[in-house]
Amino acid sequence: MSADIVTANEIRQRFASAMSDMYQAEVPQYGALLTLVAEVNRDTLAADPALAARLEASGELSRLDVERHGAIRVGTAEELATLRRLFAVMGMFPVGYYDLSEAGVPVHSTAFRPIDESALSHNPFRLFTSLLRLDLIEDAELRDLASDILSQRDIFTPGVRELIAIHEAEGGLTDAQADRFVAEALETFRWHHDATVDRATYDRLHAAHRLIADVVCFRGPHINHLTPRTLDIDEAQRRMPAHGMTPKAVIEGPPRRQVPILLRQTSFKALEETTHFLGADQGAHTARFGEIEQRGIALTPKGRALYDRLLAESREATKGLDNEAHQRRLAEVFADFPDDDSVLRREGLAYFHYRAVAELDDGAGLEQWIAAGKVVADPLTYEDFLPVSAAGIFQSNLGGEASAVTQGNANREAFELALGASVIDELDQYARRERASLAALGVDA
Ligand code: OOG
Ligand code: NI
Repeated sequence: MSADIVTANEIRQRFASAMSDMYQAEVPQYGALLTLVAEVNRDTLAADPALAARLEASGELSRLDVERHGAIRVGTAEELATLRRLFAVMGMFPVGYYDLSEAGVPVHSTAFRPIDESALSHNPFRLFTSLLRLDLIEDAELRDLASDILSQRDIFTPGVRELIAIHEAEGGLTDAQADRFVAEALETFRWHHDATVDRATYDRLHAAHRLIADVVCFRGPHINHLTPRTLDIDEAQRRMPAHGMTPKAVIEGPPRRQVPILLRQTSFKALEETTHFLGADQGAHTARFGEIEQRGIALTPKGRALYDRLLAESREATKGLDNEAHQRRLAEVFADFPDDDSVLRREGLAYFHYRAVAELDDGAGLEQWIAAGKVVADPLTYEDFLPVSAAGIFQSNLGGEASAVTQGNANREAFELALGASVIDELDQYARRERASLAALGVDA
């Protein structure tokens, strides 16, 4: 490797920043969303110095301002497999398998993201990436039409393909190559006002499912949202109207907690954008929207099972309620979920990162060190997504229309075959990081 090789972290940082600039130019409301989240975060930190101190000590504060996730949707195995190689250049790997067919959305997904502690704290940029499942379209003729259209496009520039190959052969990119890579990669995710099909074809695909039209009828997988991380999503939801945004009806995910868990999300509805079809017809396409997230502690399999059970239990109880009533009911149902760090830790419901803040005496053990204030257990932040929430986000943007799509059959093998690799198990990653922090203190777990 030559001396001026740029790290994957640095390339990801440049790419995330370029993507954010591009999306801000494409969707001005995204700029308003960033302003709103920055304001809420500033006010939250000012009102809660203990939170500010904890985030600072655990290395979370520095990443907060650059933290984003985005989402894209692709149509073919070749597209997905090439994305995997493209994201590897930036130290982003496929973590988790999400089956959205359960919710009537004909895709399955993974999240490309960094996995190591230091990479996450450098810049945790992640992309929720969905692959269209043509196998779930019931109409065979329509299925063939869609795959025919998809086979005619190349969503990657020749330049990015060349730089991916250089990265694979050389193990890295030089500074100038990294800049070129970022510029070329960005082209894949750009919005195109022009559809690649005529109006009638668009309408047919749209009638089967709006998402099919979104994936099939354009030159590439336009980034459909970029999501900043807030420290207080309830406050962000309250302030959205004053910033010119209409929030979706309810915040997805768990209720507000003393110790935030997993992920809470809200969004504003997708914009109707003028689209030019082949043959000069004009119409509108709705794809791109805005979203805000609040991240909490990662749950162990035991904690996650409890979360899934309570969420399922709350489903009937919260049906049709407005956000305020929904959150109240949800909080009642979640009263059964412990809301105290030390209980979450001792009951093995959540993952922590342990660090020594004083000299550790031999003889005492972890619990004594924690009780004596010599070891601090910081919550490990949840870095992933939630399928039920993702379905809620998809649906609030797709409208609730009935669709000609088969529901509920996960096919992880087919996804991994298309990806050309296995997806990484997200729970293993939290467990590994927790164990490594214990091993650094000389505790085996
Ligand atoms: C992805 C929706 C899921 C999230 O944050 O859960 C998502 C999409 O609409 O393509 O972004
Ligand atoms: Ni999202």
